Amino acid sequence: MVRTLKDWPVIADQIERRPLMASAEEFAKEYGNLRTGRPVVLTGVPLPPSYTERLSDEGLRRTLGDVMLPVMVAAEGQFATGTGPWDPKKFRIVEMTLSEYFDRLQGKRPDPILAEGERCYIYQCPPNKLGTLLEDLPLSHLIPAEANVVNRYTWMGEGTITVAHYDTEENFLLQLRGKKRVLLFSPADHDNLYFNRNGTVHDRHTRVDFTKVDDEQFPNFRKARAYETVLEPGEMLYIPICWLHHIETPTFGISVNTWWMTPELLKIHYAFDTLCGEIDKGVRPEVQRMCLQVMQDRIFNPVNP
Ligand SMILES: O=C(O)CCC(=O)C(=O)O
Repeated sequence: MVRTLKDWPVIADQIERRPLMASAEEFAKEYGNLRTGRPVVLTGVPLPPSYTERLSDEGLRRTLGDVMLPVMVAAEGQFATGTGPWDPKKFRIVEMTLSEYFDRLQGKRPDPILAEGERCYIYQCPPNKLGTLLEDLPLSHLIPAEANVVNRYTWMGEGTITVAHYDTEENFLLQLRGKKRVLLFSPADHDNLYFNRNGTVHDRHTRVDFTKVDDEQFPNFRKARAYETVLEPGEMLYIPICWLHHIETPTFGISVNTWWMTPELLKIHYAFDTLCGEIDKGVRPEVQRMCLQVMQDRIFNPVNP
């Protein structure tokens, strides 16, 4: 049985909700910017009318039932994400047809592939694996024209938790079917979130298991402020770069996310990668410290704010 966070120990604020705005400029002014930006749920995203039928169980079985898809399997339905190396003891990818996947959701035993307690998730699925299913879904008009779209993925599952992690891109998560519960934490809470070290397995993930918080090991975690929402079809969550997200899909749901980078963010990435690359080469600790101090100073005391 997948454990969700109904007993979340802190009172979470609700993420602001706004009707979809008309232009990328309007979005960037209040939300999608590195200075005063913040998460927001945008409501009323127009979905093609045929989606209800197309994304129904019958519609999906009819059009994609025989298509082989990569499906991630995880114990207790807790899935990791990110580009870092995965722990092979906890996660594996299995190929199965979409029809086999749907049959499997009913949890009939014995199952030749899934052990007791394991769940599967059509996870970070590239659009080309799904044929023409979502080809008429335009990129959001809120992504600035000069931005670089890094990736777009589909997520289809039931009884899954995507464990808390942050990404190093801007993100729109659009719900197409079912509901998704999301908790976000600001990067300002970094010190309360106990991340794995950069470059290690599952870096960008917190070490705190949200379903059973160990207060002794992670004493500051309860100080972190959570922001919550439940996404419904036609709602799109803006997850700003570096915001930690924990995502629950209790009943069957489908969503699509788009990661993008503004030219300003690309420059910051480049500077950061260069610095980390030098540090990884084993630069003397005092040089590392100076680099970090200069960077910190530039961040907190900018010359031209
Ligand atoms: O929907 C999910 O389960 C995960 C989505 C996610 O982690 C993302 O869009 O970055």
